[in-house]
Amino acid sequence: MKLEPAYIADYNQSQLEGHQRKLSYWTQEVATAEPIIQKLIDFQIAIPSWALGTGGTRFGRFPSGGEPRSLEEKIADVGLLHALNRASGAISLHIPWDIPTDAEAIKQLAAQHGLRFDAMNSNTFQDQPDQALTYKFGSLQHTDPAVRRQAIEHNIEVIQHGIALGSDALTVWLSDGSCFPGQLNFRKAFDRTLGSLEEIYAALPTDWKLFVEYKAFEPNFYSMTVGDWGSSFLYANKLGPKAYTLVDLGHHLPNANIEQIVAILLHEGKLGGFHFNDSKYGDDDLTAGSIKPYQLFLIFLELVDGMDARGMNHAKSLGWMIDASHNVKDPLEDLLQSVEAIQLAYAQALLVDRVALEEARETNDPVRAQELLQDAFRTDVRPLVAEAQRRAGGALNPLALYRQLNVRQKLIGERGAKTVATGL
Ligand code: AOS
Ligand code: ZN
Ligand code: ZN
Repeated sequence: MKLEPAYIADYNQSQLEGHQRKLSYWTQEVATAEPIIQKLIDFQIAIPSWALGTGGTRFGRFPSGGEPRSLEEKIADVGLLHALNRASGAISLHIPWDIPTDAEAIKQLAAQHGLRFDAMNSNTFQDQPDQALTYKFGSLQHTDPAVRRQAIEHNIEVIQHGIALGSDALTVWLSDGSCFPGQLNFRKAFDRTLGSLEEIYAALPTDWKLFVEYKAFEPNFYSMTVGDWGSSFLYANKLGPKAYTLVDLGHHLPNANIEQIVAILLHEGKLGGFHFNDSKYGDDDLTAGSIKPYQLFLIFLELVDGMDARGMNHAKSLGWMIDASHNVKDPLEDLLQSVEAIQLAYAQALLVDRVALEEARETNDPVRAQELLQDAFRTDVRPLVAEAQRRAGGALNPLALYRQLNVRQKLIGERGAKTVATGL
């Protein structure tokens, strides 16, 4: 399905009067409105290829139909999202689910949609049909050097695919760990994982980054070998300047202070990328901002403050990615909601009077500090986000237009009602 620019233009025209009324407050009263809109236009969030189809749990899966059946169709879906919001100009691929048969053609297709390739993702958490050795007891940590070798080679192959597509980062997420006390020698697992990562690191092109993603539990429920930001940070430090920690918001134990983790990693120059999502209990895949929007705002405040302190470009210095899975929603609708939630949190963080905040901190005035934060959080910044999307060529309300155009029904018409996206 092709989204004609005229659809967006007509839709925006129909909404323009109401939008301008809400925006006029901002343009007339708020001096920082213009720079915030500009920053929002520049800020792009990568869509993971595996979030375009319905996920599921171990109990079942309820596909919504019209899901992408190939890498080409995944790119088309992200292209559609990007055409609607002009804020999802990148796709994050997964190998082997997205092996490109013709990298040049895939690159061209992505360029036609205005997309670039964000971090590549390797997979040593599943056994593939043609695979010689099993990852049942881990991959980069495995006791058998031959299994480690196989996992290292796979990661190097993922880097090669990424080079062909113009990506510049590899995300390594490991399910390695143990399910029962006593099963694993933690120190040996750490050293073996480090040794394997060193070989992968050595295969990175000079301008590439390696993101070490951590996760507190699942699928291993007793220990995870890269289980928290401390171990990820250790690996990244030992590996060298091209290695960074990747923070997936859903990968912490309940109530962890993620904003503080982010602040320290950024301060140390070791924060590399993000997987945005939300969680209520121990899940890691809900819509960003759907459960704890205040936490998302506090995280963005640390990001903005920390990046500014280091003179970093907000849009370009870190890998901004969504990592989600959808059980009951149309995946594309959910991704539009996630991107918007991220933009809102970013805009609210940009709104905070940070000079006054620093003053409140230095004079030990927690009441004033809280007022400054909540003042920004309670401000409706939706007109700013809508204006940024409109100026960039997108729709004033991407989700409303998506529904108005019956996109899902059209995709079902093109691809069928019983589609299974490649991947999870
Ligand atoms: C798994 O829980 C991690 O979040 C991974 O980042 C990701 O979901 C996986 O690599 C998908 O391929
Ligand atoms: Zn993740
Ligand atoms: Zn996850």
